[in-house]
Amino acid sequence: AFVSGSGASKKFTDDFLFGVATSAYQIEGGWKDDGKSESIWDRFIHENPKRIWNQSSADIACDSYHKVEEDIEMIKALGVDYYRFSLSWPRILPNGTTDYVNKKGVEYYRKLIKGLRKNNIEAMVTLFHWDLPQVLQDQGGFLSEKIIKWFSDYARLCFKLFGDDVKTWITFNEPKQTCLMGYGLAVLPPNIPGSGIGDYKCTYYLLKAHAEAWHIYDKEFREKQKGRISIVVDYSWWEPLITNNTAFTEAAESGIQFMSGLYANPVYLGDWPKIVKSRVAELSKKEGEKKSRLPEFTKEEIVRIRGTYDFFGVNYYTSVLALPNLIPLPRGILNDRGCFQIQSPEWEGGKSLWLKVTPWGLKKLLKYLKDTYKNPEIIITENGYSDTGELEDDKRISYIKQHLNVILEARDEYGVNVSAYTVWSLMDNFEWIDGYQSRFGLYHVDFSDPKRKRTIKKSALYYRDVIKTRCPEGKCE
Ligand code: PNW
Repeated sequence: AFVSGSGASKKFTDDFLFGVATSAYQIEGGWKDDGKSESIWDRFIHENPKRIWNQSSADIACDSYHKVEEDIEMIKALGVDYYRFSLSWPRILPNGTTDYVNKKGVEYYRKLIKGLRKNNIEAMVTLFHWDLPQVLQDQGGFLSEKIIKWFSDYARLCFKLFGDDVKTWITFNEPKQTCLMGYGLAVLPPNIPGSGIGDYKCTYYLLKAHAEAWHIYDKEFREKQKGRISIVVDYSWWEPLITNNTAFTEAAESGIQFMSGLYANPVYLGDWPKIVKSRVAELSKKEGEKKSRLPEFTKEEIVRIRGTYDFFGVNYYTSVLALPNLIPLPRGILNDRGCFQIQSPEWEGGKSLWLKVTPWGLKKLLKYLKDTYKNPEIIITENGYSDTGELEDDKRISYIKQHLNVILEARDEYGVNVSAYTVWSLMDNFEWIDGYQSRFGLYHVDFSDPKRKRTIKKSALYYRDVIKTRCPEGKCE
């Protein structure tokens, strides 16, 4: 009998789950409807309209706040097992704190969650996807220790409100974007420069807030609600520009640890990565600081944060090449890490400048995560491709297909335990500072139409067939 030697005909098992993702700020609009308060993104865009491509805003976005039924129909048509979306904290808690709950905001999510349930689609809910209530930012945001209580109170309320219907929770989406981009390099809101200090402090409090939310779920809800809860860290794969060269392999190791391990290690292993601790301590000393700019975890804190996960949530889009950096840069993580990142001009690119198509990087990353973090159950919480919104989106199909194929290869060759895969995104949406120019959707959205008409793309049909057949090719031999 003919036995196919190529990996292309490998199948996903029946228990492997497929999903599709969005986030509140990127799709909802209704930025001040029904009592929602301002988030740091509302404030940032309204005060600095030129920071967004074409001066777009997310005031209306996909208008999903007014289109629950339509959104559910679109999700249903894909045949996915679950829908990953996020809750808008300022929509549920306009004061940021639990002293006042906005009924209308809760109503919106209840309708969505009940609608999904009715259609047998599981809800995977992110509590925080970057849209912090501005009133909390005004009191220090993630630079204040109070964020631990603000966030864990908010989390507890959400478990109470929605936990009977939500079995998978995510505390924070991509802490790097919040802390490094928001409180370090200051390219995203709240736009507070603090390279090498604010970003580390933010990370320290954010991880403690995550841990408290995990413990609250574990102690007060898990038994009854029987769900699970983790954090999502975004990873690029770091490949040494020159292999078989110690300086370059060290550069790659430092890169992945400073950019992702910083957020993952305290949760999955306990404490910061060694290389991060020693490099920041050494540079701080040279700068004349009395102690390291990286906050030190106490023994109790290490124990409290370690193990606060139920699966490993990872967003993966692209890879970078690492090279050692010997030139001193201004104080900050980019100097602390002691390496540069570049991308090969030969790699095919998406519309987003940073997104190069490197499925091989996902394969290496999955092996790395297995080896580094004690073979966890891995959920790929985001993966996707940006273009300019074409309906015949063959490049998106090819991107998804290649990434699905390497997941199967990593399973068979390395024994990596990936249990679920999520496409970013359900539909074209507000791509942060890129506005509406980079499109990630399986559905097209017409942002010049007041009705925000949605149209299915070729990739949606492809993904539907993958889910049905369990084969990346969309059919099996
Ligand atoms: C994610 N990188 O961020 C976010 O979770 C989404 O909200 C966003 O729409 C999506 O990616 C597409 O940009 C990332 O440079 C942005 O590798 C950049 C990177 C990774 C994740």
